[in-house]
Amino acid sequence: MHKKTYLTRYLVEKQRLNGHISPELRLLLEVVARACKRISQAVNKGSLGDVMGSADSANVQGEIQKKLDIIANEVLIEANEWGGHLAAMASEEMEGIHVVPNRYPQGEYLLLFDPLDGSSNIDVNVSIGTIFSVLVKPEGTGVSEQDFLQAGTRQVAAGYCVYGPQTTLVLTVGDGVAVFTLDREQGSFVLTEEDLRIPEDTQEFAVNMSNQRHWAAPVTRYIDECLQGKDGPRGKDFNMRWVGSMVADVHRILTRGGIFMYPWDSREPHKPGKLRLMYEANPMSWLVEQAGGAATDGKRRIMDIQPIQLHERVSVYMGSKNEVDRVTSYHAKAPSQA
Ligand code: AHM
Ligand code: MG
Repeated sequence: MHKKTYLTRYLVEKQRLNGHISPELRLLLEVVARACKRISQAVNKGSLGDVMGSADSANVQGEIQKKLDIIANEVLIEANEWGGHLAAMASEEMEGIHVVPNRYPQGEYLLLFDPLDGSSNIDVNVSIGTIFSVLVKPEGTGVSEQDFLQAGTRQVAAGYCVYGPQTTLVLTVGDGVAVFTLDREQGSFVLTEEDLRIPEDTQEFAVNMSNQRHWAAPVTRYIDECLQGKDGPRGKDFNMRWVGSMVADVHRILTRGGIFMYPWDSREPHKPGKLRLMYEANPMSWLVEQAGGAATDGKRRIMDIQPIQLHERVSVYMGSKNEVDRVTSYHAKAPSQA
């Protein structure tokens, strides 16, 4: 009989073989996975549970929160605060950091998450997900927001869980990307793919085309050339996909290649982009890089950016390496701000 590898065993073996996963980090990842299972259950209930629709509140970005945004945030906090592995957490849904209460021991890790990415898809039964990133708290007593402001290169673990036709957990601890599928009967994540690789070339792009007229010249040039297909400079036809959940779009790209873009646009010129650096772009960038892809903001490698604020935004180009390199090179040649 084919032996299944469960998440726990996978992590225990990583701890034993590579040594770079401490027992605390292993516990942290197992707890995050357990929280994702609970979120998956809530998502599955849909209209049968009291989970659909908007809550009467807005988050720090001014976006109306969905009930599931709040539920997922609470599930992650509740699951993670008592285990002794964390010092503090930060979330898209909370303005400030959540320090582990005094009644629990404090650990050395910091956890950041977007509890439910793709919120606009909740009520229409389209894939959504949880994105997370783990950092080590810098030395010193106490913990502050400043401790979170570390470049993506400092991540020690990153991943996401996509709640779609299957519930899939995708994880990196810095030695490749592993994929686990939730076996609902057993309630366990089973390893279903290891060493995921993104093809270097692609004929598929993901971008919100309705924003086209607001883009900067390098992005317009890149997409125009894709749209010209076989008749244009690229000499091949391109296909387009846009789920509207970064988690689902990036999952497709990790699985079969493609480029995901959320560029700066002229409607809000002071904002570098829509997506958040620390709990969306950084973890996804690390996964993509670990799978052989690339991730930039048009000018720099995303993971090299030194964050200035917890909720700061960034332009995102990630996926198949040759396409990311191409759109990044168009930015390098352009004189404009974006
Ligand atoms: P969210 O974290 O509030 O759900 O917002 C982020 C989402 C991404 O998942 C997705 O790629 C993007 O916003 C979709 O934006 P748009 O509404 O422009 O399609
Ligand atoms: Mg999000």
